[in-house]
Amino acid sequence: MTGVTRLFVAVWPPTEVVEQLMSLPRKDLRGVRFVPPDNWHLTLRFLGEASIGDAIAALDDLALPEAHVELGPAVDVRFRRMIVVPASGLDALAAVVGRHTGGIGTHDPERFVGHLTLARLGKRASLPDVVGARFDAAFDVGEIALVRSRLERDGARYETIETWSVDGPTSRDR
Ligand code: 3AM
Repeated sequence: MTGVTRLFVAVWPPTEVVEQLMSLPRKDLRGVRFVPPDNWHLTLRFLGEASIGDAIAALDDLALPEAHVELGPAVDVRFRRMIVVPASGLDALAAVVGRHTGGIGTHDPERFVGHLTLARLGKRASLPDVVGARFDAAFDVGEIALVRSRLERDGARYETIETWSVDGPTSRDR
């Protein structure tokens, strides 16, 4: 596959964590666009427009460090326009992915800040109730995913193209 498309590398949270996140309030409010649960992810690296073949080649055969993610302690606001759950534990994994995909795509690697986006705010949106809600969940990362993003009128559609398991220092022996 060599097609150029909008790509990012992410971790999909496990079902139990998605279910826990679903217990957070998601009241409809003007200007607040909640991300549908199927789209919840933790971005490791946004590539922008990139060749699928190049991205796969860059991510193949890497020793991906194990990662234990802790989500919380509370729902927060980022850049005044994103409602997020902070995530720790992904820095080493994001650094490896960033280093090996550095020259790929239209978007250069940024300083990594672990988060899961719950909602995006329009210009005049008021802050939803969920901001400040306590949240506490943790999981071990099983794999990373190369994800295609299609921007459609009613929101983004994400499709996993390829995954690589995270199994610590033995991953090269697969
Ligand atoms: O929901 P998060 O933030 O984890 O923010 C976008 C989303 O991640 C990020 O890539 C993920 C899939 O769209 N993203 C999109 N456009 C971006 C851009 N121009 C971007 N990150 C940085 N710069």
